[in-house]
Amino acid sequence: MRQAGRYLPEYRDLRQQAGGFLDLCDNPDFATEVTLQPIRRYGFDGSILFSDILTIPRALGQDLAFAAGEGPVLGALPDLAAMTDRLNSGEMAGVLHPAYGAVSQIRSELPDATTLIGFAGAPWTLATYMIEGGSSKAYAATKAMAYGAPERFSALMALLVASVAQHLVAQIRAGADAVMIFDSWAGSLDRDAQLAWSAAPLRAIVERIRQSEPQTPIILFPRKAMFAARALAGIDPHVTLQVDYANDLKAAASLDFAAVQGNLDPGRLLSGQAEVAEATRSVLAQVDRDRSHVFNLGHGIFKETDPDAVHWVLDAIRSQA
Ligand code: 1CP
Repeated sequence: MRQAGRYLPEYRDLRQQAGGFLDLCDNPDFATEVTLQPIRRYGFDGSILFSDILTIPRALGQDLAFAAGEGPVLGALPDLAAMTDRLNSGEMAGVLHPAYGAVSQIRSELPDATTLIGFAGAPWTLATYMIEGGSSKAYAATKAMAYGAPERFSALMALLVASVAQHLVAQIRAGADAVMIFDSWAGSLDRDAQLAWSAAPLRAIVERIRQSEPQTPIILFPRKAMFAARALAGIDPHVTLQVDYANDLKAAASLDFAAVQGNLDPGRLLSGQAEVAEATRSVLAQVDRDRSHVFNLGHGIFKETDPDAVHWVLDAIRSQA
């Protein structure tokens, strides 16, 4: 989760050289280099493509900028018909093409045993950025549309289901070994809305991917949204559940998923070696040895993290293996 990024000095150097964050994403050589940086440094078992979830709204025609040191800023929401046309005409895939080039290049440069994970944002999470115009705390405009103009909102969500599925299938064809779908803001929803706007679109995306990719592992991350997680249990034999750090990894491990993934609080990495090792062991102890568990953070790493703290996590895991 945010393997690359601002906690690494080699990332900060390259970002400055590239000009900005989106310039890194749009150039397969840069995106490949940033993806490989943490793999060289740490030798993780898995690698995640360097890109961003907001490349889909941009490819659908919505303006996107990342101001230095700030969050994303999106332009006005384009007309649904215009976005649908961009999806169906192949224009969206054309804008996203650098990501597919990066996937192929990364796959050819990664060690064979290292898994390459492609990804996309989930429809609900993408809709919050597209409707609010950026990051948000309360999602008022998004909820106003979801609950007050459900037909309009459903049409936007259907477009996003199709867009996300197309983007993930393209990454798989380019060489991604697995794909992850981030529903980072699913926890803002009540029970019924988690089922309607997190679980249902995630299930629809899995079904679409399965039409052409029957076995590719898919990792779902309905963050802070256990109603959605429970509703997704058992939908497919190759779906894994990523668990956030505020949730119960042990309980999640009893659900019908291929594996559970998670869930160390990235804030734990801001302490000393003994504390980091202890927190890591505490996560490992939540899951029985015979249950498939992919160790991961429970959300994105802080930019203030000492790069050595990641070594302390890995040492604690590897000394138990
Ligand atoms: O190694 C990696 O970093 C993996 C690539 C990656 C991924 C999987 C990035 C690069 N972003 C993401 C996913 C992502 N992007 C999510 C889902 C995961 C999560 O919840 O963290 C979200 C919500 C975003 C949106 C986003 N991208 C924001 C806004 C966050 C918010 O609180 O609203 C921001 C600031 C970004 C920029 C971004 N994307 C990635 C990085 C490394 C950065 C920071 C860029 C920089 O400043 O240099």
